[in-house]
Amino acid sequence: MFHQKLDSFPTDFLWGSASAAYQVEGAWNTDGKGASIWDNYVKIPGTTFKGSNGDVAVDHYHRYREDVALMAEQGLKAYRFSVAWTRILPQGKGEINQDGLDFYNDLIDELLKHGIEPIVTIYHWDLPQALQDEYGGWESRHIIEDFTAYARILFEAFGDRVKHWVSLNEQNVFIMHGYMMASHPPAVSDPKRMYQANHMANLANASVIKAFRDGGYSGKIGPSFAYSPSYAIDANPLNVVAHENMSDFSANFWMDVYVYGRYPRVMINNLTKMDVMPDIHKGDLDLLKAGKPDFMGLNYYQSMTVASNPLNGVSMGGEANYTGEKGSTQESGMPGLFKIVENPNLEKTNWDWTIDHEGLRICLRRISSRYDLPILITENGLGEFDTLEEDGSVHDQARITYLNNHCLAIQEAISDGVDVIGYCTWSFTDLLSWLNGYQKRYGFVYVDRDEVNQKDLTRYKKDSFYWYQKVITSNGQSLTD
Ligand code: BGP
Repeated sequence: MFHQKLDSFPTDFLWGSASAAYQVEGAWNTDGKGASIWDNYVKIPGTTFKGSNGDVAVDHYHRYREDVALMAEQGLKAYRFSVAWTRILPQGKGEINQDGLDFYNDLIDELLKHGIEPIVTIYHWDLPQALQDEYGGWESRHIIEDFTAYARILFEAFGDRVKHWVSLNEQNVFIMHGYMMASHPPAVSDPKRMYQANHMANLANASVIKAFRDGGYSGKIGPSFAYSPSYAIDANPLNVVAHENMSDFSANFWMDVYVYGRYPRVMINNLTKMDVMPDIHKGDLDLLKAGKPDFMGLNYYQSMTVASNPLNGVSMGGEANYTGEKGSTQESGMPGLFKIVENPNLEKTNWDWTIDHEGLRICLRRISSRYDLPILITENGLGEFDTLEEDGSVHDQARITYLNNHCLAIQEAISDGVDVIGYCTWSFTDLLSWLNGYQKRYGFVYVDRDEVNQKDLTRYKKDSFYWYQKVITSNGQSLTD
């Protein structure tokens, strides 16, 4: 679709940026905070790049005022952050830690003082260790009640000021990595357990959305989904079937449940044959249906190109690139379904992620057509090496080009007719990249630290900081300058 002239961004468009508690806050055991599964997992040797962890991260817990002042200087309209469950409930349930509530109350007030809208993610992967130990975390039905009770505390405490809530961040990622690839806690590799945990997460997500509605809170709520749209490598119908397989297994399987409260037929059929279908109790589907989101949160980084993969073909076990050594990612796929292949049309980052702004437009179009919901882009950004110059500048032109192209793709999608309500880049400051340490940087603000040396954590504005400032002030007009 080509347009004579692109539509403008809506006047109330949320130009934002995002982070997650574990990746920025630090202060992992300060002021009564309990341990999360990530606090402990990263300390097992060999789990992260150079043994990096978020004990201190970029110390946002102590420097949030400085960070918010930088956001205000940039002109940010929205800041998406997550609440660390164990700051509020150190044991995951039971007694509330007032210091935890105070921290987020202060952060929210500080944002609002500067005209920045808080977007709160309820869960960004840092499950209380106590719940993991007590009943296996996401694998148990108990999680539905505990997650809902925790969310209600947040609605009550912050609901007067927070108007956009993200229920679960990237359920597909924390479930796949936690229970299939064994690269996130609890580091399990068992499809049966994975699909079971995923069903519990679906129910917990729906239960929280239902609790938000039942509580009569004003505002909107939805999950954030990590969507890497798939393309068939060519028009060979077998490869197109591989693309259909990937769409069902990697996208529809999650988003259909969020919106329609049911699993796609092809998935039910396949999971039943593989003997990994989760136990669905009476009442589960009613709960799922009652949890329809107000918007779809979209985390978009890259597209995936696929080809046919026989039953004895490649599987998910291939080495991933967590080092920034370009080209080190090994082939992977799901036997009998699809395998990921190179797309000759696309460049890649040093971490082998494809760079594909048109892919964002494609996501927006597909979500809009299939689900007919407004879309909040909750993450998008370029993870790359950055160099701090002697004069304190950081010339991150590659990031500017990446973000500019992605913003234009959003404008194209809006002109196509998609309802996009906001855009949060990942991330505002540099932060810990879960498995990739600190050298894979995403921020507008450089934070001076590395994996082994936490240095003084001084903040430096990168060139992209000023680029986004112009985009926001001009409401997107500067994208075509
Ligand atoms: C998403 C997560 C974020 C963030 C981002 C970048 O999956 O929601 O928390 O980390 O990806 O990924 P990475 O840090 O692996 O480069």
